[in-house]
Amino acid sequence: MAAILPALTESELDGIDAWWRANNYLTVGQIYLMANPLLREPLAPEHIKPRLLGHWGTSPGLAFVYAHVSRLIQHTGQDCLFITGPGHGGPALVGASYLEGTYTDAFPHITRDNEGLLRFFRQFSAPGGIPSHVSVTTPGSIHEGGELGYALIHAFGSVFDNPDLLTVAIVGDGEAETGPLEGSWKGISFLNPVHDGAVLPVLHLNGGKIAAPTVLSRKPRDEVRSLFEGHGYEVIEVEGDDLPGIHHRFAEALGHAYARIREIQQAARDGEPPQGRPTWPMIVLRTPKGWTGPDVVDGTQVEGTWRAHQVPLSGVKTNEAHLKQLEEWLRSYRPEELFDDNGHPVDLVLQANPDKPKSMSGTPHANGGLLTRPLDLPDFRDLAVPVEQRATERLESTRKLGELMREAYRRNPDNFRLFCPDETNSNRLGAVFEVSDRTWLEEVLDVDVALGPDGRVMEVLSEHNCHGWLEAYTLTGRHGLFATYEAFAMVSASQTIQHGKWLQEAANLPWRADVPSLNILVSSTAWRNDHNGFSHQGPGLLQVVLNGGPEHSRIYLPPDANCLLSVADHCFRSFNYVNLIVQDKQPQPQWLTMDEAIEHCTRGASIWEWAGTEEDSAEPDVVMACAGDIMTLETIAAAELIKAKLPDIRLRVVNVVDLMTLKRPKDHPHGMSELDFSELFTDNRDVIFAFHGYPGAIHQLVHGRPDADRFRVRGFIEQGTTTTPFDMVVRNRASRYHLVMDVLNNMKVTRRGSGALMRFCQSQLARHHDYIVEHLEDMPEVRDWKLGAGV
Ligand SMILES: Cc1ncc(C[n+]2csc(CCOP(=O)(O)OP(=O)(O)O)c2C)c(N)n1
Repeated sequence: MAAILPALTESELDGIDAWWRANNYLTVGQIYLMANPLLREPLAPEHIKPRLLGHWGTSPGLAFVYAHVSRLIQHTGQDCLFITGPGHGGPALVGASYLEGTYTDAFPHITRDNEGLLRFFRQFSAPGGIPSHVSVTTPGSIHEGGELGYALIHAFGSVFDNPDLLTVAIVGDGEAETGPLEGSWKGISFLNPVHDGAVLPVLHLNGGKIAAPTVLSRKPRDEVRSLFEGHGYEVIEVEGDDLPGIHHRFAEALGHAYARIREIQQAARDGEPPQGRPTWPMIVLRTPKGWTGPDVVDGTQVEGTWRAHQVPLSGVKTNEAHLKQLEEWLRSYRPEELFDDNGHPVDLVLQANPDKPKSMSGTPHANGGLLTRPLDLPDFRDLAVPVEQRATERLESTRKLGELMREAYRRNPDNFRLFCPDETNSNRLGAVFEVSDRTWLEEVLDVDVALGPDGRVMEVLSEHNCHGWLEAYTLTGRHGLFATYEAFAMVSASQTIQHGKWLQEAANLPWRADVPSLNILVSSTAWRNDHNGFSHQGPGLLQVVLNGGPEHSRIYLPPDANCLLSVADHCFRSFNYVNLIVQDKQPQPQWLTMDEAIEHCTRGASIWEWAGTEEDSAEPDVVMACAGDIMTLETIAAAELIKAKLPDIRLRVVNVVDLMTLKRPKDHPHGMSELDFSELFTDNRDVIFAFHGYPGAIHQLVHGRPDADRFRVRGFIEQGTTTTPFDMVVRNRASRYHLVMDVLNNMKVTRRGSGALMRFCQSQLARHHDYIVEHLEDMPEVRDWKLGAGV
């Protein structure tokens, strides 16, 4: 194998060592100093911040690897992205950007001189300043690393369809104990060396977590090696703290890993398509936690142990010995050699920086909106379901989304992917397989279908991988959708929250370019997992997204296929949002023509005149509202019943597709005006609201609207089992019969026939119970319900 990265020269070593010392100095300075940034006078208590925050332990190791990857970039011109699993090492990455000059580009007041350096130190982990992690404010970051576990997941997501990118991902040994991280080594089984980039994992075994050792650092070395060889990696080990020896050994290891990566890529790109999964390299790096920091504090060993995790000298303001030790520690980096009289980093330090656009803090791959190409989509109207007579035919609506995505795959061969935990077909999205296989670099057998190395449909049975891959795919500029069972969307719910926070913060940074939205389809919903049982029944993600910041949180509940097409088209074209689409995959009535659907979805909520008694212009006696496909069906069926049995009733039916329209405009940008709200829901009539999710959500949404107490909400109340579809709504007291009874109990006037209708509903519920136990399916009038077929 040809060496691409030559051996480290003495002058390079001097530069790298100076850069590393400067970075370590900046880390310690950020944690401790609020004055005297370059120790031009003896360190005194008043130079020390009152609150000592930040994480020292991981930082020197991060900076060490960073410096060497910068050298790789200098030699090869390789596009590199740096992902920091232990994101609490924020100061090291912020420091790297400062030394590279990109920090000043993003934040012009943080200049590379004495005044700027002081501001730089003071702002860290401080009010009005920056967070402690590798957060959105850090140039070069697409990964905060606050919630540990996603480093490798994001690394793989960043390189799919990004053939020129190498993402170096530091994995903390504590982080490596998390479930998501453990599952993410499998990324290479889905990585195609022809049209994807490469990931170089660096497992950083610094030995400690917050308060204890890590499993992998205490395992026998051969077990660690076998573990990762078993995952399909070539394991390159580097260990020590001897200087400069470890610089040479790490440079050699990195050079070897890079040469191997290029060899794999060139063989695949120049010659035959890959046969089987390549054995990609990874580095296992063993250096002490808190390397170069205080060795022993108050007689206790700190360096190389978990005690170095945060702030190793905590009493510096009051304890003279600690203050002295801190000064010695800071001076050990010889700042006078690293910064000139003006506080500017000297050339020796700067020579270790790659050119700015190639630097890892300046790469556009970390500001993916700069690279985003618009998604080429067909006119979704061409896929319309003809609705000549409402709700007479039933259709699996999500099939239409599959068709839309099939066209997206066709038109965007390197700019769109579907991510799904083994359920593409189950969720009726299988049309994508007409144009793309599932990605698969492992063995393919005759029994397999739509599986191969050139496939671009991402199916891995890990919601964490799917979610995180899509996050990084969008953060580096491409588009996609994560489709999952509704209940199991909760597996990755924390990622949904974290990504939302990222988008929310990014919106405040003018230098962060817009990125494609994170689109989530939850299908196989709570209501129609009657066959799978209680474990599969849970609309939790809806509640999670509802609680997200209004800047980025969007929730859509299309009631039929044409609405789904309209909503999906909007979501795919949008930027900077978390778009949650909730719709089941089972055959369902089709309510609206395409023109009606577009109008309805554009408004977000509207009166369905044909479902109520709107020809009568008088105020309704009661409003029935619904959001969600199954709840729409129950509401329309209930309204039919009411209209048939109470000829005098004045009934309004409202359907809500964009849930956030219910909020007040001051609470959400989609919130409808007071006027529109009153027009739909009146100011004082009771509203019987059938909702897909937990009932409390609607109360949360309409908070502050006129007389909000008049909303009576039916929804999922955690009643479930393996049963019939209709029994699900009955158990949760949200069936058409329950809705009718709610109407009877809450309308302002009592109409002729009300008592009889109440008794009818009660008897139907009793009949339902007996019927399903005897026949093992729903009553025919429910099962075969059609609009206008009589009740
Ligand atoms: C999911 C999650 N659980 C717990 C924490 C709290 N936490 C912060 S740092 C840390 C230890 C991390 O150890 P490691 O990944 O080895 O990083 P390093 O030793 O390099 O600091 C923990 C448990 C977290 N940030 N995320």
